Amino acid sequence: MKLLVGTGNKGKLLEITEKFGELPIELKSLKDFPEILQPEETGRTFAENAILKARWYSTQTGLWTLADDSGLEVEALGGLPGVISARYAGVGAKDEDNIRKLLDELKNERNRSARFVCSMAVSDEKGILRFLAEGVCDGIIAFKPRGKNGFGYDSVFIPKGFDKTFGELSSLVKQKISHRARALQKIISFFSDFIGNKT
Ligand code: ITT
Repeated sequence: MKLLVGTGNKGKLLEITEKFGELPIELKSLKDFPEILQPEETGRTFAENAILKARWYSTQTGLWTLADDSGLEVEALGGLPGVISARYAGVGAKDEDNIRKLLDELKNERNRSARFVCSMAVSDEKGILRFLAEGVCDGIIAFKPRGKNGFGYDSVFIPKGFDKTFGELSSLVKQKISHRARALQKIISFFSDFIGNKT
């Protein structure tokens, strides 16, 4: 079967495609559809946005689609940046801009507790939601960016049980414990069962 990974974020695409390695599924990306339009992310929750994106891309392409909506929730900021993580410092903001804004907002705040959340939705070729999964990764926000691995807020996020940021830890660690890895585990078992039932 074919599955479109409906994300314009290269970091997410890489993490998702690595995990799908063992399954007999041909992955497509938005690069295969250069004319495709991106949806407006109007949902109030990660789940709402993941569903909206999966259905949007599947109805445009006629393909089963997996979409990811994710972000960082910081306790001392009342859960911000949350669903606006990608545009925290404004529309078109770069990762560095968002990180700078986050560190400015937190200043010397001692409560650095935070979590990454990832919602993933699977839509069939008709735009019908077939599966929804969530993964969470708890941690704290560092005082300064450290490390170059990953993307987004990885250089300021120290996962629970570690003293390094995702920017410093190897991608192997992130692929085991991240919010996305946890949501993907559920997605992969959904597809294993689905394919198993068809054969
Ligand atoms: P698509 O909607 O096309 O998938 P996007 O980057 O706009 O791409 P989101 O709206 O879900 O995706 O925003 C997610 C943002 O949350 C992302 O841009 C990062 O800033 C942050 N984020 C999510 N997962 C992350 C991770 O694993 N590491 C670091 N930052 C992450």
